[in-house]
Amino acid sequence: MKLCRFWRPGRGAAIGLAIGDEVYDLSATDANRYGSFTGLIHAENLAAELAEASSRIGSPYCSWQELDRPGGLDKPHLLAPITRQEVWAAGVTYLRSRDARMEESPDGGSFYDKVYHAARPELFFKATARRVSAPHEPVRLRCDSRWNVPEPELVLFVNSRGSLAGFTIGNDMSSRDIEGENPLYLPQAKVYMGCCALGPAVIPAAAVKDARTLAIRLRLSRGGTVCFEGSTSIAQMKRSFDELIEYLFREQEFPDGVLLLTGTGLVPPDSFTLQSGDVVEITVPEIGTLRNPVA
Ligand code: DO4
Ligand code: MG
Repeated sequence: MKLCRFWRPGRGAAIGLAIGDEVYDLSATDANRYGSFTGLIHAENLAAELAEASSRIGSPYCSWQELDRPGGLDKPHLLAPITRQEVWAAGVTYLRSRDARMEESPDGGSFYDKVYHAARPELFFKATARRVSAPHEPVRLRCDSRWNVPEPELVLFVNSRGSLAGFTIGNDMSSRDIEGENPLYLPQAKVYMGCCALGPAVIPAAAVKDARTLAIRLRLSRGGTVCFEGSTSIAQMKRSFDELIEYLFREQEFPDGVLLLTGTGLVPPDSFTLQSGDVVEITVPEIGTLRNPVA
């Protein structure tokens, strides 16, 4: 069972429960209980809440395939799984990310090695809902950058109490030349309109026995041909989810919960930069595929 947000033509945004290939309109089932995405994420036990919801649903609203495609206001389509939450990100949590960043820094970037080994993780503010692209919506490249890559990352959905409610998929778009020029440029390399994609669905944390066994795959296509493909396992991540959440919640409050990208373990070769028209696909089989064209 997965949770999603979707657009209902003529009726606006709704919360969907995806079971197999069918999507049920939870907002129509009980607007008080399931009308608020933030409210659901705050449930004491999201998996139990969804199991209870599944016993009350009527007939499906549509199939998953009908939602998981580019849409306009006149067609049902997926929305990003975010409303009022902030998006934060962890960095240099995989060896591959540390190595790539040291290589892109003209002075060797020894601080990346330091942060990889330090007790305190790298955490940075990434986006608000306005800067996030839904599945099939374009992600963007900065026009003042010549070297742009997607970063496929497992995303933690954390409620206001600091408990891990669920997982989704994220793309932490990054301008490597800007980041490499000076570490103080990180916010410009990372935060801009269309800098992040999220979706296609949220799976409850309790539904995943051991999240470290999850695999994440990245596929990049240009003109219909695959130009990069790679995969890694969440087990390669140096830090635990608890550790990242504990640091994120130090001296911070997230009344609506927060989405935390956990860092990338997949970096295309240094000769690769995204171009307009490319398609980015990030897959975690248990969650689905987050697919976005590049604007
Ligand atoms: O240190 C810069 C950003 C790191 C990052 O985004 C990652 O490792 O995923
Ligand atoms: Mg990243």
